[in-house]
Amino acid sequence: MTRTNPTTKINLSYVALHLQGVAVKAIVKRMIQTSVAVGGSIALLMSIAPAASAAAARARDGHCDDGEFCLYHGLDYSGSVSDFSGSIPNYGDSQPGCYEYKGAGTGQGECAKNNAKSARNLTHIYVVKVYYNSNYKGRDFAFNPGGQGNLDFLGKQNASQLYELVS
Ligand SMILES: [Ca+2]
Repeated sequence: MTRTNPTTKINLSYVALHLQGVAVKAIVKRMIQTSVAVGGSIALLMSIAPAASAAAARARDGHCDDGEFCLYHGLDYSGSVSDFSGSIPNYGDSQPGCYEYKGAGTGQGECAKNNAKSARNLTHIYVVKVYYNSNYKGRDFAFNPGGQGNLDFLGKQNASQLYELVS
C-alpha cells in the first residue's frame, strides 16, 4: 500500500500534467484556429463589406443603384421603382407587408406583385428571373447581369424573383 501510493500519486500527477498539456495544446490549437478563423473572417469581411454593406444600405431606398435588381411600375423604367438586393419568393399583394414601390412617381407605395411592367438588372454576377407564380414557379422572364427591358408576357403578372449566380 505504501509503495503503491507514491507510484499512484506520480502516475496521477503525470496524468494530470499530461492532461494539462493536452488541454493547453488544445487551447492553444483552438486559439490559433480561432485567430485564423477570425483573421479569415476579417479578411472576408474586408473584401465583401464594401459591396455588401453599400448594397444593403441602398436596397429598398427607392433608387435603382449599382448591384441591385429593380422593378418599375411602368413601361421603359417609368413610374416608381422597387429596388432589391436578393431573391423574393413572393412580392406580396397587400399592405402591410408587401414589397412595394419606393421611388417617386406613379405607383409609389403600391405592392409590386402583379404590378410591374419593366425591370433593370444592375447586378454584375446574377441572372435574375422573374416568375409568373410565387416561389419561383411558372413561366419566367430572365434578365442577365446588366440587362433591362419590359416584362413582356410577365407585365403585371410578376409574383417572385430568383437570383442565380452566373455559372
Ligand atoms: Ca437602391
